[in-house]
Amino acid sequence: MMILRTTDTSPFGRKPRMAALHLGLMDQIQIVPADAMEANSALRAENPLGKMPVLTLADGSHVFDSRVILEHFDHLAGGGRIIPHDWDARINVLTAQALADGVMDAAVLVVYEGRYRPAELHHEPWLAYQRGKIERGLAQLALAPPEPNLVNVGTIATACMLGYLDWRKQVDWRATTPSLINWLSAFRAACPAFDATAASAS
Ligand SMILES: N[C@@H](CCC(=O)N[C@@H](CS)C(=O)NCC(=O)O)C(=O)O
Repeated sequence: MMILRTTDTSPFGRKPRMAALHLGLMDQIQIVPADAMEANSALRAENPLGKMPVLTLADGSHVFDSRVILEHFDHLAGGGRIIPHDWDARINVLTAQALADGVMDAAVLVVYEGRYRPAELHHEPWLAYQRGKIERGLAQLALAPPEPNLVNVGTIATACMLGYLDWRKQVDWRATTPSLINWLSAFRAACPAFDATAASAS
């Protein structure tokens, strides 16, 4: 049995939850809660960075971050399932994943500014700097979206990112990049694991 440590609301934790469900691996995985702010937490013991998700393997070793966990799941599922073997396709979906993960990094920092720093220390130029990454990432995605009918690490991360922005509303992507609304609908149809892993679905 493997142990996946994450909250149900972490957008990075949703990536492996979605991938495991899609690949039929859930019977090998137990999901346990994570607390990033707890000083003596299992999370920090497993990952010195104190970031979720972390996957603990049967031999007790800890695997992070979400990208590496998805790589491991792809391997367990036979390989070439969510990370293509073909080199050009592989580099393409890994870059799509890097873009979506980078937008999520910026989106998480926007939330943390409000959550962990006192209001008098909020610094609007820094928030705008992070929002710029989100807005440019969305614009690039709208210009050249990944194929929404293919379930791979690029589309999984992109859907997690859009779902996270829907929930926390760091920007209004449905207004600024409306073509991505159809993109997400098409992906949801291709990958039922997206809806099944919504925070409200658990
Ligand atoms: N690159 C990491 C990012 C993970 C991440 O930022 N997780 C957030 C929750 S969504 C977290 O644990 N934040 C706590 C912190 O940054 O200290 C991954 O892909 O897994």
